[in-house]
Amino acid sequence: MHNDLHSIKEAVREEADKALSLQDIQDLKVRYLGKKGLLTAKLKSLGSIPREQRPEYGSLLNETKKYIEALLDKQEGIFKSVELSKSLQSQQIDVTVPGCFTPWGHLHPITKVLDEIVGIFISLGFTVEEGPEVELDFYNFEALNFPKDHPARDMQDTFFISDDVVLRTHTSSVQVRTMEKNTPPLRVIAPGKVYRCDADVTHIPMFHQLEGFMVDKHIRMSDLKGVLQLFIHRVFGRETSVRFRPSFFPFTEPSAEIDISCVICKGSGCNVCKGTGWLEILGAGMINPRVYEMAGYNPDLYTGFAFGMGIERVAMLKYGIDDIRLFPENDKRFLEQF
Ligand code: 2U9
Repeated sequence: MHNDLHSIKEAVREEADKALSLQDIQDLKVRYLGKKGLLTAKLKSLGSIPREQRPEYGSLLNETKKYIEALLDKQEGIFKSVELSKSLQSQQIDVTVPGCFTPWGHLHPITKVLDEIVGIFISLGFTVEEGPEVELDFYNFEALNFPKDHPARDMQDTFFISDDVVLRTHTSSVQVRTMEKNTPPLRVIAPGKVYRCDADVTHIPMFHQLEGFMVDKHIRMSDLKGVLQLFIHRVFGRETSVRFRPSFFPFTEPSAEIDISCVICKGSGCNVCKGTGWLEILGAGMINPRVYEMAGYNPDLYTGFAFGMGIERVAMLKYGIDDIRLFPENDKRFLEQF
């Protein structure tokens, strides 16, 4: 029996010496030490050996097992390190090979302009509010003093979801909701998407607006002029002239449209400004007392101004773009220029 174990040792040693690969060693491990391996079978048959011979044979068997394990582990280690150095040699990195160029994306020009404008108003102490794009007629029209027969309420101008639900046509609805939940003093801007049935070189059915308002005791038209002039100078430069023209909106009284000196000809007249030297940029006014009544504010106590602008229009003037449809088209050749 002892000879038997001795010859197993010898056989393993010979076979390990002849092994040519890691796989050969691993096969030997299975053949001798695996579940159905030769040595494992011997360990299992220990019970069939006469009782008095068992201790000596058992310890010899264990010693043989340890010897074979150590021998095969050592050989396995040698083959592994050879394979590792081979693979390291074949995978050498050439640090002089130029890297792959990954083009960087950037924000959409509308997002850039919107972020810039929001930043200016935040620096003036305004807070940002958002609201639903699918809006009740009440918040979009009724509370803003739009008469029942106002043209904006026409099917041709507004997307109706049902009789009293619309796609908001301006973000003023957000400000009505803000008034409903808060009391003055308020300094709020409402940026977001708005929807109108309109499509040509200067109109698209979905565009971005930023409207804002300031409500408190003693707010005057001069506050409106100061805030908007500062805003225009920050976006278009301090050399830009600003002009207020009388206008009409149901939600402001008095109302004004605000022009800037033409960004192309600086006011001397060109085809962009149609020879006038001026470009319209904003609408604004003092909030109509009827809007305060709708919101439950005392119109004798509070006054305020409001303004609104189309972000696409500001971006077109800032970057000299002549077709608004380029913004939603997302042609990379257009977008890459910003
Ligand atoms: C409340 C009361 C009044 C917001 C205002 C304008 C004037 C305006 C247009 C400019 C170009 C929208 O994108 S555009 O078509 N906006 O002219 N918006 S005053 O007035 C408000 C807002 C909220 C409660």
